[in-house]
Amino acid sequence: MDLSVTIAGVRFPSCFMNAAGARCVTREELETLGRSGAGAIVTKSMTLESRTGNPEPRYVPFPGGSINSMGLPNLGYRAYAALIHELKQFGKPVVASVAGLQEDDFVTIAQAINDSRPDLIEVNLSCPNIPGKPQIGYDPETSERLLKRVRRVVTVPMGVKLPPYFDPAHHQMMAPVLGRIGLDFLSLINSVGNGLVVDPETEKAVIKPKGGFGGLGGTIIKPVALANVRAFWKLFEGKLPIIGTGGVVTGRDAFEHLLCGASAVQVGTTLMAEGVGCFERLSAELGATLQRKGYRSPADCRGRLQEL
Ligand code: RRO
Repeated sequence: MDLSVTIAGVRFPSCFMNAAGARCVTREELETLGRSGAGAIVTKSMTLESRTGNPEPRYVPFPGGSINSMGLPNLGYRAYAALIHELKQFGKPVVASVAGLQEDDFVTIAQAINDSRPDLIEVNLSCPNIPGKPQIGYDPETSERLLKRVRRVVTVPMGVKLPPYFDPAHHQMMAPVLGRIGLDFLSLINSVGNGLVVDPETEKAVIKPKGGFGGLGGTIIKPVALANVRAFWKLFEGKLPIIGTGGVVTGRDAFEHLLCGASAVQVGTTLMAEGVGCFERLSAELGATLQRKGYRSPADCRGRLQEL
């Protein structure tokens, strides 16, 4: 089955891509994504200067999910800017994930990376792992001010990667903020921030940074991800494309994201565990599910969740 999708006028040869952060820091990792069955190459969130990130252990899978506190290890935006042209030769969209340690950084990086013409820019307002820095997406005023500044310097399609919200009041508060920016897509959700995974044998937290607190991913966050996809799909009446992220382990999980309103899905914890081979497996599984249910494409079932 043809699993290609179009988001903000950009064609993705498959609706599956890596989640920012998963196997996408180095040139080698990005090229491996280019040669894989992934429908796009999403970069690690980039900062002004290169960073080694937080002390290890900082990524640990556990039954049902993963916890990470990577701390934005990345090559710095100049390195990614220099790579984009080459990565585009793989014939799939290149998505530049932009972060920053302060508001001005986002604007500087977005302007510079925009000049390298990635196919899309995903602005990350939701890193949970920088000690002392709250997730920007939980502050609507800062989010709006920052996104308006970034929007002014970005000419390629621009979206925002949001943290999970846990109350309809928060979705309702954020939707008008996002609506005023002129966004081309939403990426939902980043990891569920500041979880704590404990090993009772050693009586220790499983990761080192921030006293063991880190972002949760994988199967355990799928219902939270689906709820966020669905909530924003409804608030924007299906008119703002959504890339769903969270708990995509099988083609069936991806199908659930599509039903809730996602146009495409990103894969984090599963890609970390399985490597880029997961994209062929997920594509085969989703293709079989769509076919069995009589859908002709990912777009065909988008948003069609029925309420009881
Ligand atoms: O690098 C990280 O620690 C990290 C980032 Br920037 C993010 O957006 N989400 C996440 O789970 N980890």
